[in-house]
Amino acid sequence: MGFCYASRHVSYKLKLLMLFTLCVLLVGWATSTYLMDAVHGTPRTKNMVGSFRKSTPLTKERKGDPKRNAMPTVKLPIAMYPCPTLSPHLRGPSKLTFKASLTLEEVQSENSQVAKGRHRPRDCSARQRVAILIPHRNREKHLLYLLEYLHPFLQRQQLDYGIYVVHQAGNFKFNRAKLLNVGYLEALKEENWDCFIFHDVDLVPENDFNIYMCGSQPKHLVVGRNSTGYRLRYQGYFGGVTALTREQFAKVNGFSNSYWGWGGEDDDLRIRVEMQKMKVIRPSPNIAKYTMIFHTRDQGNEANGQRMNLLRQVSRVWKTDGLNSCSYKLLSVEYNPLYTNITVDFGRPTKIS
Ligand code: UDH
Ligand code: MN
Repeated sequence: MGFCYASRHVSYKLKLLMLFTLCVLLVGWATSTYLMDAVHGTPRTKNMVGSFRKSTPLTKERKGDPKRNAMPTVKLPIAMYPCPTLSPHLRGPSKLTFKASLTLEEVQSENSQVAKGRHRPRDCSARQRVAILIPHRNREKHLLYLLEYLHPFLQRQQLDYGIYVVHQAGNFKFNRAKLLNVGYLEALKEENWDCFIFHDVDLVPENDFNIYMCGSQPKHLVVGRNSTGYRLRYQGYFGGVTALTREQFAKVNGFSNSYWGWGGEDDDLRIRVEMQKMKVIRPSPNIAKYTMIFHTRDQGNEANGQRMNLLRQVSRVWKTDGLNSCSYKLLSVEYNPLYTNITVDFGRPTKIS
């Protein structure tokens, strides 16, 4: 009985020990699982935040196919993505017609989404901000035709653009180059434009694959026009419509201010460009085609007899005759629905402008 009691006592103790051990193991397992969760849980949360951040564009510079890069759960405003390198809205060549009865009201009603001459794509972020500068005096009908075609043309190219008409007041000799310098200086007061298109009022582009954007080199966009059998007027011609970045134009000190009357100022700009070791590039001739609205020589824009002399001096004077010496009297800046009108007075032609 003594033995029996003793053995029962031992087994009871053993049972207690086993129960205790089991309890300890259970508590240990539960704690370790909790701790494991706590330890692994933190990086898991971090990863989620990380991948959320990665899928949320912080800047507009996101590259590549947005559909492929985007996380399915994060919806972005679609205008955050850059427009494609080639717009899907381009149509190619078109035959232009100019209706004699066309009115400004008609062109405005067809472009109701344009305000102050400006527009940008709604569904993507434009690749360049482009200012179109048009020198002007007494060519209202030409301006109307150009606006009629240019607004839809620039919108099909998905550009963030603004059209500026730079108007020379008075009847003194016309100065196209100086007007374009004024356009550049005044437009930059409103917006830090990336690219400037210097655009004659009577040249209407025929093919929207002629892209109104700037490149690594200055561009000449008029290879051919209907009036010259769609051939380049002469080797080195750099007139009509040109595209230079803000920096390219600043580097050459803009146009010379000294060309009064017709001719020479465009050749002068080409010389400035070449002196800076830049090279004029042109789109292919089947694309860079324009219709020139017929006109005769304007009063106040007679051929400049001095132009050959001036062209011989470019290398000597370019640094002091240009953007940095362009003085003018700004008469008004008016915001019309389809363009900003800048009116300037240059007064009587002077040698030093
Ligand atoms: N411009 C005006 N008003 C003027 C003169 C010139 O707005 O009174 C502007 C306009 O943007 C024009 C540009 O300056 O497109 C160049 O001037 P232009 O069209 O007179 O030059 P272009 O070389 O013609 O086209 C020169 C005279 C054509 C004579 C034709 C005879 N066959
Ligand atoms: Mn012309």
